[in-house]
Amino acid sequence: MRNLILLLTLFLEITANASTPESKFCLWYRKPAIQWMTQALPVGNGQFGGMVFGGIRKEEVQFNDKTLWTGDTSHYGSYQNFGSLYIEDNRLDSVTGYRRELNLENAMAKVTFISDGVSYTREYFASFPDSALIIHYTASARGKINADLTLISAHNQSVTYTKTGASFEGKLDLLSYYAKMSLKIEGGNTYVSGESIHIEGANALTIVLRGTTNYSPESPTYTYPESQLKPRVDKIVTNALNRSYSALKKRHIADYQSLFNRVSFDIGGTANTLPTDELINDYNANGYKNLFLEALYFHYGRYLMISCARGIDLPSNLQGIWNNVNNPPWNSDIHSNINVQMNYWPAENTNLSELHSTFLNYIYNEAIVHNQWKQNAINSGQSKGWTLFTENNIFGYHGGFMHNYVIANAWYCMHLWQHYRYTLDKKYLRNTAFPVMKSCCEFWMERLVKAADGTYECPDEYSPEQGPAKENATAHAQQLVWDLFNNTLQSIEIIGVDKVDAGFLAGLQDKFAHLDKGLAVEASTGQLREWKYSPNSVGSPHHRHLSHLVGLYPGNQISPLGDTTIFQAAKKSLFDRGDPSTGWSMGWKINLWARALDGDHARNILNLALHLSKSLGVDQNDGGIYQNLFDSHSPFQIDGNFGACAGIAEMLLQSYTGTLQILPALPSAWTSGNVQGLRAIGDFEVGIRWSEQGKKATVTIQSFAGKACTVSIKNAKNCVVKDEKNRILPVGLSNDGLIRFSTEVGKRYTIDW
Ligand code: FUC
Repeated sequence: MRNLILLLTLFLEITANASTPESKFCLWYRKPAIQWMTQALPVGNGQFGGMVFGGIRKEEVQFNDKTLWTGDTSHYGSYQNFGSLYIEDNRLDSVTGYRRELNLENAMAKVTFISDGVSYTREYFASFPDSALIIHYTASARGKINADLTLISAHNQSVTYTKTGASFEGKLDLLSYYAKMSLKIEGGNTYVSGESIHIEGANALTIVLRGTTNYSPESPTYTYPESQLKPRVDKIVTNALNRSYSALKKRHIADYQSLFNRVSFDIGGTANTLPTDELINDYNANGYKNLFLEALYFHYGRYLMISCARGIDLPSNLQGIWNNVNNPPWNSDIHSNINVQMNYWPAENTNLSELHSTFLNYIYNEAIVHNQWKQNAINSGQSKGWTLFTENNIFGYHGGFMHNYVIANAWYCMHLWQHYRYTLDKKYLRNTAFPVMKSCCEFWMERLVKAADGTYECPDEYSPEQGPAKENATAHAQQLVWDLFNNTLQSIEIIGVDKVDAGFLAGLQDKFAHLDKGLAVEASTGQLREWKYSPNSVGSPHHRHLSHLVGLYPGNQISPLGDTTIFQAAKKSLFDRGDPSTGWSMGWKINLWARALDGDHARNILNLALHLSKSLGVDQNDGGIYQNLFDSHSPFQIDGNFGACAGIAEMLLQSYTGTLQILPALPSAWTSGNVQGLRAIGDFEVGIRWSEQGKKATVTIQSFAGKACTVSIKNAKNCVVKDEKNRILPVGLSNDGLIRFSTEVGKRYTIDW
């Protein structure tokens, strides 16, 4: 009998498990989150967002706004937690069928369970069109929604409650902030007592929450009048509450999917049979077989980007927008020696080009509109241009000179140029990118020094974050200045030589012609030299930074299609740096191995990156992921999520030479798959459906600018190119293995082999 009861309990527990979610690309779990960093699920509208725990009796939604910083234009400060909303229902007893999920296909978090025969559904999303966080509680029976709502300020401000909402306000060093929550309660009884709103016996509950500050990216004071803050937030919340929940949801999904659905990617594997935490363990225990996790991780990168890089002209920070403390690691700042750049690596190739603007416009504002970055140039001994240092707050101020790192300006300019290469938007190039690039060139043209060997060198440089702190001509700095000058010269050709001051052009050409390119091979090791003069020429084997390979990726100075001696040296350096590392370092290596055309090695790194990181604190050697698929540096740092996402796209399609390389670094394990909607330089959109490890494929290329198209295919022996009407074009593989054809604006072409 006891055994029978035991069996029955077991049976009940099993049947009580939640069914799998309907959507394929979905993170899901059988338990609420306990830990913010590793388990809670992020939602965000690009600026404002939250972390959903999914607690049954006590739910917490912790929230952030990208602008909530301490500090100002002369004090560093740090990114702050905004607060939390607690929603409690102590009447709930035992629960079955619990499921917590984050659906990447519609950007909604959801919690479902059954208690006392009643099904409960809780939905959460951060709406871009309605500018707020929306939470919706329903139950399958009437009168079953009981909720005690408590709003908490992360800076201990007192909260004002009414029967229909709550708010708090405060001031940090420079910024004023304000958060407001409003409720739509269907049925039941509501009253306020103590520090909570109590709802009893309602049929449904909708919560609208928004918090922000009076930060203004373009204003000379970085603020707009404090008096406008509350009316703005109140209006947002009232407008949202005036819509029905179904309208809010519909608007959110339509908006989100207009970005997310541009790209699809599938390489098979088994979806959804396991909750995500178990999926990760199973993946690691079974030889990385279930490819579904790899595709899920790619989609998560795009999801996160849409959720933290929209709206206000401020880049996503070290944690995107998500942060639950007031003293986050590295202040959760805008870190310029790899991190903020990596946050934007998926922007162009994964078809989220307009999201790049949150970074590009920030660069423009700081370099042209505000004064601090111009002052940085002066403080660094230059009379012209602008620059920045490693650590940056949102007020243009730096966190100390940190080995100078003035070279960050050239790296930022690479982003400005890349956006042009993908979009071919000449107006943007002329008005936004070029003035910033030109000014950056002026800084470097003045700063370069002539070396004994007759080349121009960047003085007092650093190779993050190792080796001598001040040495001329590190490979890193030289490659970045090479990239800057090269791109600026190309910009001038596009804008028109007559539009540019002749003296500037002549000076730039001269400096470029005599620039040390930062590409030297160390004969004793076969590696690319990291330092030109230091006897320690090749860096520490396992160092996380790959600064001297910036020309291989994200730059395009080093390429297997170019100087192969230099490329082989770069590849040797990459190999010798080893595979496991911090999260972002592995994100970088995926891209580097993809550029080295080694898909299996790129995937090896991805395999390593997809292990559960055990460290919760700062550790330079335990990169991986957490249960919520947040990248672990450790601790959580979002750059690695974006590095891997961009890297997966780079394995499938490369176009940095101007030629579309199809499946250039396809891992052998990805035997068949389908990716649609990737973007290539020259304003092309590309889809690839392949099988037999790429021996068979159908490639679709849509031309938006009508430029001539050159395609390189690794595996094809023969191929057929067709236009939209299915007519075979008289082109095929030429002797050099390339396919060339002219295109018309908006037309679609297919290549089959
Ligand atoms: C750079 C890296 C660290 C960390 C920090 C935020 O300084 O070297 O690993 O990612 O940024």
